[in-house]
This record gives sequence, C-alpha cells and structure tokens, in this order.
Amino acid sequence: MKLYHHPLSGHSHRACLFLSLLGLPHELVEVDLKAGAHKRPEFLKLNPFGQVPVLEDDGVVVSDSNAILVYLAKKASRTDWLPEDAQGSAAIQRWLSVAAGEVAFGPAAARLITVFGAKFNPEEVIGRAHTLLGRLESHLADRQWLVGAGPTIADVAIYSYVARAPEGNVDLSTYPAVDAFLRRVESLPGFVPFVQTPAGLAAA
Ligand SMILES: N[C@@H](CCC(=O)N[C@@H](CS)C(=O)NCC(=O)O)C(=O)O
Repeated sequence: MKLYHHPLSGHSHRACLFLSLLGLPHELVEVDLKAGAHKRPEFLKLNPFGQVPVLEDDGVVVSDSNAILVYLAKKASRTDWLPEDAQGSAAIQRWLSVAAGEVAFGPAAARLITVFGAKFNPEEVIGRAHTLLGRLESHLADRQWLVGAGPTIADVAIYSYVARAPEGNVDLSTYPAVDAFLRRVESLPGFVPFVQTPAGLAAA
C-alpha cells in the first residue's frame, strides 16, 4: 500500500497512525503541498479534490482520511476497530462526522492559522475548539474510549488534531479526561506520533 501524505497534515497522520496500529506494511509518499504538488494533474487524477491523504492499494484508490480508516479496517477484517452491527457502526460514524466537522472547523482550523498562515478568525475557531473539547471532556469522563470498551477508528479519527490543538493556541490544560484519552491512544502498540510544530502555545 502507498499513502500519499504530508507530515504536518493531521488528516494524513490519522491514516498513517491507523496503518501503523494495524501493522500493515506501507510506503509513505510525501506530497509537497508548499510547491502545489497536490494541484498538479498527476495528483488530481488520484484525488480530484486535490487533498492529502490518498491511499493506493493494488489499483484501488481511496481519498479522504476517514474513508481510508473505514477501508483499512474492512480490508483487514478488524471488526474490533470498526464494528459491523447497526448500533456500533452508527456510533463510529457519529465520531467520524465530528472529525470531519467540529474537529476540522475547530482545532484543525486554529492550527492552520499558526502553522500555515490561514486567514481564519482566531477567536471564532478557538471558541469552536473549546466547545468541542468541553463535549469530549464530558463524554470521556466515565469511559476510556469514544465508542465501546476498546479503541476504534473513532479514536484514531479524533486523536491527531486534538493532540496538537495547543499549536493553534487551544489550551488543553482544563480537560483532564481528554488528556488521559490522548495518553491512552499514545500507549497503543504501533502508535506513531504526529510531528510537533513549535507554534502557538507549543512555541518554545
Ligand atoms: N476531508 C479530507 C480533508 C483533507 C484535507 O483537508 N487535507 C489538507 C491537508 S491537512 C489538504 O490537502 N489541503 C490542501 C487543499 O485543500 O488545497 C480528509 O479527511 O482527508
């Protein structure tokens, strides 16, 4: 399998992390976002949206980080990471939607301002990040994982941008259950860290 990615992309990290947690052999191909490689015809043939990550597996091309998580769990027949029953799969989908919605427009957007110079309103996106973190904190107050008794792709989808939220000036210090959750993900066998950038609250 080949994963087209960028090391500073949390969406890419999500996919890299799950490949590693599953122990699936893969090659990482870095896409030079700064040089605009993701908007060139060769890459647009793989993903017309011009975004990383993209997975290529024996002629099958899968774009979108959450779609990649679903593909990998199904391909590896890992129903522990992605349950098949109606209630379990709906519970996972709910968090994949949070990852593509509240996470993308909250902590991920806040980090885009400090790491990539995006022109968002910091107050608005940081505010959104704290609303999400408050909800995560309540949800995780009496459970270890987002869905069920063990780790699932829901946890993988939420992890990367929440872990690096301080880089976008989002303070995690008042969310102990979220912090414990991040440490839990980090202690999974096969965990690979998301590169740290000295930006925002994480600046030296
Ligand atoms: N829904 C996509 C979003 C991916 C995404 O936003 N990727 C960013 C890097 S983190 C990207 O490639 N941005 C370039 C662009 O949109 O032009 C996913 O989950 O993979």
